[in-house]
Amino acid sequence: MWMSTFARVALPALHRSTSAMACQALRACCRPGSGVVPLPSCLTAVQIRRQQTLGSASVPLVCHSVRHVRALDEEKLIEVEWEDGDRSLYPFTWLRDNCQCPLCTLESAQARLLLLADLDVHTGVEVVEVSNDNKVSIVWPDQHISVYDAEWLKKRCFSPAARQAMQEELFLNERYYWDSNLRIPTANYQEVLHDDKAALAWLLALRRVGIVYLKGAPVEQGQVARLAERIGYLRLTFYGHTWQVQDKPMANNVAYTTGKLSLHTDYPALHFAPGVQFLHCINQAEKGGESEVVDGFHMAEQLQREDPEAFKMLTSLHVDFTDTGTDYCDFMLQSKKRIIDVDSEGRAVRINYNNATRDSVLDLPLHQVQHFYSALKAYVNIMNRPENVVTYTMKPGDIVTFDNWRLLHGRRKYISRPDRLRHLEGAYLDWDEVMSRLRILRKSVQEDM
Ligand code: OGA
Ligand code: NM2
Ligand code: ZN
Ligand code: ZN
Repeated sequence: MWMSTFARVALPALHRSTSAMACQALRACCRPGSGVVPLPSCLTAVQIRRQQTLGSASVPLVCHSVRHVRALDEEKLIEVEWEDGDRSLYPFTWLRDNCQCPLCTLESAQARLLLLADLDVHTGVEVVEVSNDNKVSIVWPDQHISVYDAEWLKKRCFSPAARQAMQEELFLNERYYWDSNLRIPTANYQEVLHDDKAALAWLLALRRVGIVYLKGAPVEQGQVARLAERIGYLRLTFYGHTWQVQDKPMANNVAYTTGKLSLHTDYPALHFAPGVQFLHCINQAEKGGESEVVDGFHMAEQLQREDPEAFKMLTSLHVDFTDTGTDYCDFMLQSKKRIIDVDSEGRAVRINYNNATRDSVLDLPLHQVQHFYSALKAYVNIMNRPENVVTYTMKPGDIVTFDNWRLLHGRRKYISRPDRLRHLEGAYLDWDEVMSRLRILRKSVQEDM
């Protein structure tokens, strides 16, 4: 079956690296319902955004032996020379701060006991040596003894390459940028629920590509909550634990009508918008109701290239969002967000845009208003280009899972079947919980190999 192939191709790379693994996961990319397609055709015209280099991101399971250690007293550094000739430097203070002994660390919580008040940030070292079992031991001036495992030290090396590798292993920030040629990675709902390898492949692709389609869910409410429980817990909002996207009288949100939803991220009216969204199709419309998605990070990069001034505006100006009504309980939200949030290096990390909840209150000096509109229009024009938009039609039993900080999604207007409303059930999660499950699954799948 194509679904199990998704898991099978995703995982043999585990022992090599997490990023290689994500690449493998993508080999199963396919358009919903069209079966597995090999990688090259799966992400045509897609760029890989290397926030970290691919090579350094790999964390091979190679044993690292210490050849020699010495203290550089002037610089207050310990130098470790590895068997392969590589050298790593560790500050005395950092080593003392991270002593792993039971006095300094609560092992059951893997948490630091040593107080900063009791840390001499100018400490010297009395003795440093390599033990027979490949550990580095240090005797401190107060005769406290610390022992460090070689692998533990290697992973914490302060070289730029090692730091980058560690950060990639922890956060998987490397992304595939895509356009209309994307074949959405697809997996089987039941497999993701019951098989750790399938769940891992799902979450890796969700992180890397930003969208994964799941097929084969029961056609009844409750499935997005089950999927959230597979990860940890869902994110409660004013729209409820889960919410029903249906045409409703006196709709408290434009999503609860039969109208078109232009490309948007959900819930910019919250300062901390939900990171991940699940939508489960229970009934599809008779006509219309097709889904559209774009890669908001890729679109931001295009905007920066084509219209740097507009990019500067959208990454610096704060826009007001508002949402008032009653659902789970009554609410009256106000937020201020930049349309494109960037990191310290100026790369997009979060998109905040829903035209329906963008407030009429616009807290900008008069002379910036027209420039702001032109900038927003430039971004929206780019995302509406046919070469950037992926369109698909959900069928009952399909669940789409996507990165709500990255993708913009929309739906075409629709007409429901007589006596059968179009019905999607949705739920939100946050990236912290999703990444937590991803790390646990990666560890357990790795240990099983
Ligand atoms: C929403 C939404 C998509 C759809 O409810 O926010 O984007 O297909 N719905 O109805
Ligand atoms: N719903 C689908 O920003 C938004 O209002 C997104 C949220 C109603 C839970 C829609
Ligand atoms: Zn200690
Ligand atoms: Zn939405």
